[in-house]
Amino acid sequence: MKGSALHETIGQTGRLLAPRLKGQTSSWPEALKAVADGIRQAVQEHGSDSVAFYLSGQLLTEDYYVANKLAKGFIGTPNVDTNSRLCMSSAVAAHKRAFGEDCVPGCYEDFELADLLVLAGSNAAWAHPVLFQRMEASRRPGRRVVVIDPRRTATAEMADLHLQLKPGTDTVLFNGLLVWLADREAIEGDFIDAHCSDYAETLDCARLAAPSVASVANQCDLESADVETFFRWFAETPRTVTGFSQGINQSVAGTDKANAIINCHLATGRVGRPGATPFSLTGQPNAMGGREVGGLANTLASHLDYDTPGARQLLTRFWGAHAIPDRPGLKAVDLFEAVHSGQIKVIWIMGTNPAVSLPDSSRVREALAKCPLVIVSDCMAETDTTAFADILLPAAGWGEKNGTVTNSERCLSRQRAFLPLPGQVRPDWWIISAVARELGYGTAFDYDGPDDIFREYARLSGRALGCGPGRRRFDLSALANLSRQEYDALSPVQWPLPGKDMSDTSGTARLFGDGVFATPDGRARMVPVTTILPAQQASEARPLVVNAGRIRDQWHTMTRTALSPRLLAHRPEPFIEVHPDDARACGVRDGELGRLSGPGDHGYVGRIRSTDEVRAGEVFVPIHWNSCFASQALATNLMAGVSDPVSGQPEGKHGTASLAPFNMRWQARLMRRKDQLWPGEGLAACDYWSRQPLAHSHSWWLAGRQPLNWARWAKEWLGGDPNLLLEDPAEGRFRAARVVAGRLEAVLLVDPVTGALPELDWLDQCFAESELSQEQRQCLLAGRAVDTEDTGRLICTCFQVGEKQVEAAISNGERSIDALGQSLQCGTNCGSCIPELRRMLDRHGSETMANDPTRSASLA
Ligand SMILES: Nc1nc2c(c(=O)[nH]1)N[C@H]1C(S)=C(S)[C@@H](COP(=O)(O)OP(=O)(O)OC[C@H]3O[C@@H](n4cnc5c(=O)[nH]c(N)nc54)[C@H](O)[C@@H]3O)O[C@H]1N2
Ligand SMILES: Nc1nc2c(c(=O)[nH]1)N[C@H]1C(S)=C(S)[C@@H](COP(=O)(O)OP(=O)(O)OC[C@H]3O[C@@H](n4cnc5c(=O)[nH]c(N)nc54)[C@H](O)[C@@H]3O)O[C@H]1N2
Ligand SMILES: [Mo]
Repeated sequence: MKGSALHETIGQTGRLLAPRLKGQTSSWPEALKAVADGIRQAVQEHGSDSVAFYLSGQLLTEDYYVANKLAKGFIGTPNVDTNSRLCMSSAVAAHKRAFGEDCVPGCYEDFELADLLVLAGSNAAWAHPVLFQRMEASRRPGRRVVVIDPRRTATAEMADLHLQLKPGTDTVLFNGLLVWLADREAIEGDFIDAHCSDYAETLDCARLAAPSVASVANQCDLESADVETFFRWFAETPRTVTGFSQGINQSVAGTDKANAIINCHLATGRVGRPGATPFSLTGQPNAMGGREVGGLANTLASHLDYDTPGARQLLTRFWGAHAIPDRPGLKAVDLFEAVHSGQIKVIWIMGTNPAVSLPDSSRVREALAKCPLVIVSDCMAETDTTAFADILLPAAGWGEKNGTVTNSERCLSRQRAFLPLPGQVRPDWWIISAVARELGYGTAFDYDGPDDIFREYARLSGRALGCGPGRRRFDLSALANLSRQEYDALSPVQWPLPGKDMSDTSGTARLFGDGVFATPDGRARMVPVTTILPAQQASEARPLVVNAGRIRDQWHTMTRTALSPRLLAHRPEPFIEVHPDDARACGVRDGELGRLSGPGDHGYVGRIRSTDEVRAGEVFVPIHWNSCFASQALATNLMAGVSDPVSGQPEGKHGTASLAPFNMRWQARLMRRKDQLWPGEGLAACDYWSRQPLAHSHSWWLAGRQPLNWARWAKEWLGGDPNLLLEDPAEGRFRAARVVAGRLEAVLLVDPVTGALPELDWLDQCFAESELSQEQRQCLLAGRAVDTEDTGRLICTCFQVGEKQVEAAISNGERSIDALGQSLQCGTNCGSCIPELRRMLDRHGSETMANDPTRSASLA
């Protein structure tokens, strides 16, 4: 999947190759001076707090560390936050409340060892495909999987029990579980007595919120029998792992949800033991590294907090810093609010696309438009955020960077560059250090490579252990003396490293299994939690709850993955998943366009997918499309900027909207040669567009309410007068193509909404021909392919296997995933299509069973 198509996303297409000042290409010295002047001026006139940094889990640990050192240690602003706020901060806050430190107690092997695997708010089949394959490979008699998700996801399809709960009610479920465990003496009293605090209060609170199975079932909108089954399995299975991800974190009550889960694990002593632990699943490559270096506004480097005794003094001394701020900074949503209000004058954004990914994205755009100085470091020239940049700095991307990252299981590993730096591109640590030197902080940023930064950071982690009470675990000091060669050769290792030096790199797979936590008294805290329901509740005006998340083949805001044609084929357009009952009630039809209207005037237009995979009353939209790829498909426009009061993580999974048909009179497909850059001028004439890059062309879906003057628009969109033309106004059909020196340059195919547009692959292939044949020209106008096999909807991205091919193979007798893999190769690489293949096999199985009188009779 994403891995195998990676090479298609790392070409030079769309890369930012040189610094730009106000849209003009500039040299590095000019750009660095402009950044430094802007920062210096803001600090002088408005104080350090008027400068903000907004960082990202796409950065490497070394980049992240120097960014924090510069901002907090030298510029002296606490206003540094990261997109991990939108991703992990509830898990961070829950870990700190329960364990005293932000540590994931388990390791990936625990997902295999568990006899009961609970996945809460995680669509691991699509979002963590490699780990999911390990989970799948561990299927064995007696092992059970429970998935807790309001949607029937590919992950839920593989579960023994799917609890399709009402969104936002996870706390009720886990409070109910705690009560059940206590009432049946399924708790581990000795462990609680010796190692936990606040059990009694926590249980009392849970009992008030979720007194019985019936009450839980009622509040969560589940069957009592299913709730009871889950509780019983949890009670009787010592080796239980609960993996949780964004369905838990991204909520106004995300921290409470996570603590409700951890409470049940503490009460049963199932923390950091083989196959028994809560486990927060992270997302971005280096979300964890960012947490370690203090990328979050409320933390300092090396797992220190602003209020950790001795922490600020240590950092001031260790860095030779000017002034470490004395209080935490603004968290993402508030940070952009402060940009909006004018309190922040300079914002430097690195490796993230907040104009798309923050809630209430229209307001974020307003803020960026108003901000006196917006600096953006990115690999790509054109994103929704770079559009607002006064200064653009070209950063190295994956494959070009050297440094380290940490994953969900605390495993630190080297990322090695295997590509040269194109153009004027520089690694982020270099850019930040160069700005620091320009600001006059040269001695503290005199690094000659990431290894230099890493040694400093590892040394700091050892010193930081001396701060504050409690035995904190984050420690890389055994790696503080690595030579460059040793650093380059470093094998993956899980912190903390117990040894005093590199010779022992065995690392630590699990934490807290001994019952000693990182709190001052060493005891874990159970946290009483009540249920806070999302602030946005469905109403008459906006009767549907909007859930948003990932799809299999796209990464975040698509700035890279959309470059790979193969990856867009699985879901080529923005879409809205809606329950058939709601589709009927709203008058929208499968395959047609619909519009979701959120608060304010904001809308989301996408192709309707009518499916009972979502609950009635709820719709699901993907988070990936943005203004570079579609006219109106920003999921974050449907989300209010409300956050969890403890973690500051915004509610990214719960908005409200109404749904209506987006009535169109015509639809069209426009395709242009891939090598011609075209900013999509004139597309505003359409009421709907979305872009899909293909192998040899760029393609746009277009649609509109009013017929356009096709001759005029064809000339504009095709980049000149067409020389192949066919008009059939009576049928509402128009076809035009531009062929230059025999080669196809661009084509426009307009149809009435009912007509089917021609097959895409065939059209794309026409762009590859050096000379279009007569037959191809005719077919272009007819909008029909010559003799091509339609392989159907794409199932396996790695090997380009379509639905019809899989169906044919199944009909020919291939009855297992392995057999399909042998004949078609599908599912044999990344495996993220295996759930879909299995579904097709199951469907075939139940159809033949239903059609086979002997089978159904014998079953009856
Ligand atoms: N293909 C792909 N993979 C990715 C990414 C990507 O962009 N594309 N991004 C990576 C990143 S950064 C992250 S953070 C991870 C995220 O990985 P996941 O968290 O697994 O992915 P999501 O789709 O955001 O959300 C997971 C599920 O939460 C459910 N959910 C919504 N509301 C609730 C609720 O109230 N309760 C419960 N229990 N569940 C709810 C949604 O229906 C959804 O299926 O994925 C990583 N992997
Ligand atoms: N409603 C809703 N909103 C969400 C979510 C959701 O589920 N629902 N998910 C949230 C989550 S979990 C996340 S992680 C965020 C993700 O949201 P973003 O962080 O905004 O998304 P990305 O597309 O990953 O943006 C990364 C940018 O960094 C650039 N980049 C990549 N590598 C580098 C590098 O090394 N250096 C620099 N300088 N730039 C680089 C890329 O080109 C791209 O423009 O979205 C969040 N927003
Ligand atoms: Mo994330």
